[in-house]
Amino acid sequence: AYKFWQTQPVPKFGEDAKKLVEGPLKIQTVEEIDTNPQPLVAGFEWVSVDLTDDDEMKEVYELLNGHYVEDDEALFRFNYTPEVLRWAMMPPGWESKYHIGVRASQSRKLVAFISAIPVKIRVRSKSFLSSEVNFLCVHKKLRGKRLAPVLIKEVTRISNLNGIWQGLYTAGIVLPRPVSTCRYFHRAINWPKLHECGFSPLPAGSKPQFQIRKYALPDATATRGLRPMEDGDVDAVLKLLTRYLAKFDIAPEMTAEEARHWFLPEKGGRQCIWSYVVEDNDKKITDFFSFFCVESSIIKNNSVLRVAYLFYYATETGLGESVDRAALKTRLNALINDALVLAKKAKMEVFNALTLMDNGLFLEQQKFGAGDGQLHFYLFNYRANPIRGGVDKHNQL
Ligand code: YNC
Ligand code: MG
Repeated sequence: AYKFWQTQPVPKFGEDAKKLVEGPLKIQTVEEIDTNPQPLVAGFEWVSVDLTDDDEMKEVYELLNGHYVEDDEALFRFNYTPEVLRWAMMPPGWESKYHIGVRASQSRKLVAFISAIPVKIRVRSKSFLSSEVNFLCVHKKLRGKRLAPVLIKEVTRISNLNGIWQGLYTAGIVLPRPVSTCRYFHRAINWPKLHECGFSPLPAGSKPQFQIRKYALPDATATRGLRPMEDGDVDAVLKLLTRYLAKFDIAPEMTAEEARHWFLPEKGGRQCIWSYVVEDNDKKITDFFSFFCVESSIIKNNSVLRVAYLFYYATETGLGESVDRAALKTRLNALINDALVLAKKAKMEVFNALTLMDNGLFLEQQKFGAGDGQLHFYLFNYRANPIRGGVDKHNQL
């Protein structure tokens, strides 16, 4: 098992039972790294995809739309639109050499893809640069031919040539070896649609109108001082978020430029990120939350589901030496309820959140239900003690 992964600098299952010093597993220098990619099987070639070119963006969109991640029952498949792909793959520091494609030499068809973006991450007290790898995808007709390891080695090679030795990635499947594991929770917004497409079963003994009533939301938000985040809020939001994230064992370290990219919609483009702040009477930003939208295709009838994903949030209530957990719980429930109201206004049909950060304080009260999907978090070439699961622990991603 794990013929490929057992050759890679990742921890194996069963080893490192004791607390270990955290850090890189394998040290190399740029001089040791191949300056050329591994050859592909005959008939295929490497390309770097230019995502600033609308036609090339469309090719990536179409590959992913037809062949990217599906749920276990194959009811849904992610439909990452060009707007979302631009947001996800072109943050500050992006380079097209990290948008790696494989084309069929004759037809020029794009048949596989993998990408990375540079991120600085902190694990407990140590920070390091890493490549965050995403959108690994192989055309369904080329599955099971060991192309994925070749793509992974290529993104590693390019990272290494750039002096980046660590990786960060998530997957629904179990690989050696998760640093943390989360569960997806879902909060229905448009229950009839979710029921109709097979996402939300009718619970035994219930009736559709009971479900609709259960998930009803107020028309307006309730938090005083809540407003959309603006350009001028970036520094204050980043400062608040950095302080909030300090209590978690693993978190990104963002620059102001990155925070602007991740939290503010791009001008002129279709919006895929929504961010809000709470400003008190003294114009101080006391709270922040954000969510983004990734549609899912409903495979059986070619329609889409608008799915919101809770992104970062922070509140002054959760800061300080001795956090008042009851006050934090009250505040987060108020904020997330407003997030649900705003998501509904933005035409979201379901709102997803993972069991990480302080989400355990509101998931139940806000009527999220546990899904069957898990998300495993992985570090490449970095030995780290496990970051425990359990949503109400102060030790999550
Ligand atoms: C996966 N998702 O275990 P072993 S997530 C990593 N992540 O290797 P083949 C994966 N490895 O077990 P196929 C993986 N899925 O023999 C499979 N593998 O050691 C491993 N699906 O390769 C697998 N996208 O080519 C096995 O498999 C080997 O043809 C088998 O292709 C796999 O983006 C795949 O789920 C996933 O498109 C491409 O099934 C294909 O099946 C597909 O024979 C639908 O591969 C879409 C999908 C994955 C989404 C994602 C994160 C990817 C992270 C990759 C690892 C990055 C490491 C860090 C590198 C930078 C380091 C620096 C510096
Ligand atoms: Mg393959």
